[in-house]
Parts: sequence; C-alpha cells; structure tokens
Amino acid sequence: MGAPVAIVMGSQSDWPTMTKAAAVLEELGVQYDARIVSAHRTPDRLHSFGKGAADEGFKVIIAGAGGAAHLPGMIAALTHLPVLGVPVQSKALSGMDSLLSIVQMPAGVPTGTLAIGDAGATNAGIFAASILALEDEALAERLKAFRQAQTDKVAEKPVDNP
Ligand code: RP5
Repeated sequence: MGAPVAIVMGSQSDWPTMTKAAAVLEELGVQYDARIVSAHRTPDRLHSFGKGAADEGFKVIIAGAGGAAHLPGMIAALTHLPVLGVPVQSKALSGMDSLLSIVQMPAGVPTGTLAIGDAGATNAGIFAASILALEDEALAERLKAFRQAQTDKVAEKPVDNP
C-alpha cells in the first residue's frame, strides 16, 4: 500500500516549512509522499495530482504554499479527500497573503487552514495523523503517547537559565 499522506507544496522554497509536517509524521510512524505541485507554474501537474490523489491511495493531503496560495484550495476543488492547508510565511507580507488565500474558501469546497509557517506545518502533520488514527488503533496509541510526552515536558515553574 502507498503512503496515506501526500505533502504537496508550491515550490522548493516551501520545503524548509513543509519539512516540519514530514518530521512529525515520521515521529508518529506515518508514511508520506512529498511533491512539488505549483498551482501557477505547473497547472497540469496540479490537475492530474488532484484528480488522481484518491486513486493513488492517499487519505489526507497536506498542501502548503505562500503568497497567492491557490494550491490547497485548487486541490480541494479536485478531490473529495481532506485537504489541510499550510500558509507558508511569505517575504513581502509575512504570510498574511498566504493565510487569506487559503482560508476564505467558498461554501462547499472546504480547506482546513492551519497557522502560518512552521507551527502550521507541524500541526498539519499531527492533524493528518489524528484523521488516520480514527481507523488505526496503533497510530491512535502513538498519538496519545506523543501528546502525553509533550505535556510531560512542561515544567510547573520557570527557571532563569533553562
Ligand atoms: C508560491 O510562491 C510558493 O508556494 C512559494 O511559497 C512562493 C514563492 O515561490 P518561489 O518563487 O520561491 O518558487 O507559489
């Protein structure tokens, strides 16, 4: 069986952000396939990816793009699979452009929208894992352990030089 998660991004320049989604999926033992699919520079690749994603065996798609970030919404228009959009932090407008491009989808074509930048990419990975965990008990256990370990790392009192 192929990877259940596709991580797609508009440009090579998005990878330093999107690698955060990949890293957390690796930590949770979830396979992914990472690809560059540009809504504007490779529209034919976008169309064939979106149309073929379910047949390829993907269950969840994480899509990250910056600036005029049409990639997540266009993929959502082409597939019934859940699409999690990551607004990549742009240079000119700090990712506000990316965020607004992804979040304001018309009714009927939902795109889950995460935070701008690294936190959004990490959370997209965790979110994808929690969707898959609905039907994967072992993954659900790994996810619970991951969350518990995160909780356990938070000290009750602050120190001067952590
Ligand atoms: C978007 O334009 C990409 O998702 C990227 O965030 C941004 C800039 O792309 P490059 O000019 O760095 O390739 O399509």
